[in-house]
Amino acid sequence: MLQPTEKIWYNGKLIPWNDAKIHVLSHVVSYGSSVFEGIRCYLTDRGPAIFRGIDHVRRLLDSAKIYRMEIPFTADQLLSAMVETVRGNGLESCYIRPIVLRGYGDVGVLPRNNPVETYIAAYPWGRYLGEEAINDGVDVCVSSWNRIAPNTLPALAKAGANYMNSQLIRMEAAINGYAEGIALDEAGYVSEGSGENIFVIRDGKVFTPPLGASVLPGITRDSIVKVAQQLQIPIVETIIPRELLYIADEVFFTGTAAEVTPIRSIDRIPVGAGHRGPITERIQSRYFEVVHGKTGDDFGWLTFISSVRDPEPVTA
Ligand code: PPE
Repeated sequence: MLQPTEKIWYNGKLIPWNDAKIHVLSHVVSYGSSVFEGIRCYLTDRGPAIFRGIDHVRRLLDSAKIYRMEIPFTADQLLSAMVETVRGNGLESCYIRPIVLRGYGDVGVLPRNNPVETYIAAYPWGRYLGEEAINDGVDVCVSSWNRIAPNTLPALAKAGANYMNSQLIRMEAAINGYAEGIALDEAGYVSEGSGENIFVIRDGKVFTPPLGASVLPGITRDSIVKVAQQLQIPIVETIIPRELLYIADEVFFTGTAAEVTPIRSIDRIPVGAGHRGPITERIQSRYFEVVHGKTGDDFGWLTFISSVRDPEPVTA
C-alpha cells in the first residue's frame, strides 16, 4: 500500500498531500493524457542522493514534447523541485513520482483549454517484485499480450496511457501465478516487461532489445549498459527472438523500481541453473554500489540533496 508523506509539489510549490486532487472530468481521466517519471533517491554516505535525476527530467520533457504538452518549467527547475520534495518531506531513501497531466477544461479529445499541470510526489517504496526477488530471482511468463506497436502509442514516451498495456501484461501474469510478464513486440521479438527492460545473457555476452522493439528508453537500462562496459562485459543491443529466452544462461530485468532483478524461470523453463547467474550478480552488485555512492560517483549520476540549495523565494 502507498505510504502517504506530507507534501506534494504542485506547479511550483509544496502543498499538503491531501490537497493534491483533480476533478473527475479532468482530460487525463477519460483520455489517459499524462506523462510521468519514476526516480529513486538512495541513502549514501553523504546523505540522500537522487539517482540520475536530470536524465529522468529529460525523459519527462521528451515525453511531454511528443504529446505537445507544454511544461512551464525548465529542466533545472524540475530537478530542484524533486530535491525540494524529498527535503520537504524529510525523506531519505524514497521513490519520486513526477506527473504532468492535462487537467479540467474542455470536454472532448482535443485538449484546447485544459491546463498542463505538474505534480511531484515522493514516498517510500520497497522492492518492486518482492523482497526476495533481488537475490532469488523471479518466475515469469511470456505474455499473450504484445507491447504497443510502432506508430500507435509512442513507446519512447513514458505516458500514462501506455500503462493500460502494462496492466494487461501484469494482471495476466499475476492471475497465472507469475511475478511478471515479458511482452513481445509487434513483430514477435522480445520487447520488455510491463515495467522493466530486459537483458539476456548467453555465452558471456549480454543482449538487450533496441529502442525500435517498442521499449521504454530505460534510465536503468542505460546505466547497466555503461556499468557492463566499465566491467568489460560485452553488451549489445539487438533484436532478440523469443526462444533465446528459453536457452539463455541468464536473464534479468532492470528498472528504477525493479532495480536489477534476476529471472529464474520463463514459462516454467528454468533459466540457466534456475537461480541468479554470475554475470547478473556482478552487474547487480556494481549497480547497487553505484546508486549508493560507493564507487565515488564516477559517472556523475548522483544529485546529493544536501548540496542543492533551496530556490530563492519568488517576490512579486
Ligand atoms: N519499461 C517500462 C514499461 C517501464 O515502466 C519502466 C519503468 C522501465 C522499462 C524501466 O525504466 P527506468 O525506470 O527508466 O529504468 N517502470 C517504473 C515503474 C512502473 C510502475 O509504476 O509500476 C519504474 O521502474 O519506476
